[in-house]
Amino acid sequence: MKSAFPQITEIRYEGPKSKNPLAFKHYNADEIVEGKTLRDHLRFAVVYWHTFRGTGSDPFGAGTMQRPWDDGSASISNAQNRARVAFEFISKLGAPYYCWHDRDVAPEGKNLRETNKNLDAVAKVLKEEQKRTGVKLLWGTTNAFSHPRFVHGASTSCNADVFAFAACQVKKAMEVTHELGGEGYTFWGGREGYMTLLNTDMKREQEHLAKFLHLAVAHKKAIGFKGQFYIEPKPKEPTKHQYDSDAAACLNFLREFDLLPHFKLNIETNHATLAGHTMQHELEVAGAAGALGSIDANTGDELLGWDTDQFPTSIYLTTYTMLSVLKYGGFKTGGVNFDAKVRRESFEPIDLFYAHIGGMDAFARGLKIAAAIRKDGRLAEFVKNRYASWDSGIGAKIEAGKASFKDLEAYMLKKGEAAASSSGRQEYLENLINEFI
Ligand code: XUL
Ligand code: CO
Repeated sequence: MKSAFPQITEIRYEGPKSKNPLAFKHYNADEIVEGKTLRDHLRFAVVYWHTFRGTGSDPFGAGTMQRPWDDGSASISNAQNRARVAFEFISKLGAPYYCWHDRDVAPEGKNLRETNKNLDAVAKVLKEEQKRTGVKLLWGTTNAFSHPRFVHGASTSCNADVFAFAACQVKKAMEVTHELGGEGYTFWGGREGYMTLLNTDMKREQEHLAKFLHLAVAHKKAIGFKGQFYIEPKPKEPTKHQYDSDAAACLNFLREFDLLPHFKLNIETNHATLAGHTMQHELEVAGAAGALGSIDANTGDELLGWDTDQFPTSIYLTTYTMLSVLKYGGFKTGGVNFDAKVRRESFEPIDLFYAHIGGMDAFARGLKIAAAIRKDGRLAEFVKNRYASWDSGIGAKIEAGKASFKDLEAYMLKKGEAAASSSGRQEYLENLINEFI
């Protein structure tokens, strides 16, 4: 095959002093941090949908992306050729993983049978390329939101046939993920939500969603797929309200319908901010519940209120993200998946390299800074001391479940007033973080 990126060799680590825009300044894959290589900590993944299918179109204009290897057709040979290009890109970049939706990799046919056949034909090439390059599948997923049949959602559609169609799609995509040795499978509820409650039986729709996920769990068992299931929270877009609106809503839903043991969360930065939260907040909610699985790494724009899916370059963002990830024991099955797209104005193929190199370097720095903060210990020590009143005396009694309201009343009647609290020292802590940035 003719190289799609002939001017680019393997992207190498050249260190912080390098001025080479096509080299890593901070991502040294073999470097050890907290006993593990950067490669194993970060488990970077490239997404197929934005990187190889993004056209750059927006509601005001046509696509702008120059992708000379792509003939623009919906043919299988074009899809197979694109897959080979994708692997050239991912392996030159040095990312160990990738992720796809079924419909990104292979075109929809005239019926389900033909569509499944198309997916198999491209999956064959994906498998060959995975073997050739050593790049692995972090997770697969289904696009059950683009086709007009999903106008009212997939598993939450008012149309039972659409539920059935989506089930076939997930069944197939899960089987292909399994065949490709995928380490996970993600459920993002594309249009699982509503535009207006006037036409919506929300309770029934949520029950259908739960039913759908239970069927997926059963099928996973039936085919012996051992990968991790993820739910990806997002509060809106494309619908006004998505049922998986944020980490807390997802956890509540999973608990209510007895699904929690089967799922972890895939937390995406721009979805967190759309929900009115920080990424760190969402990671902490997931982590505290033992459900932090993977992340979709990107960022929004401070001044734009939608899902802009930009590449993450803020060192504060990556530092806070990695502080939470390390706190909860690091990635096991998940990784840092760049669910991000180059800007419409960044239309040359080489921009794909700049974007990913920048994101990988930003995360490598975030990881090293987070590890340095943890090694220094002052931040953790501060938080520990802040709760010292819970380590002995009345606090320890409450935590141990050995104090009733009556006991607390007796305690406080004797004492008369609560002990003085200490300062929260937010500014001091922000300055402390800046010592490391
Ligand atoms: C949509 C989004 C999806 C999921 C996978 O906002 O993030 O691409 O990551 O379906
Ligand atoms: Co995502």
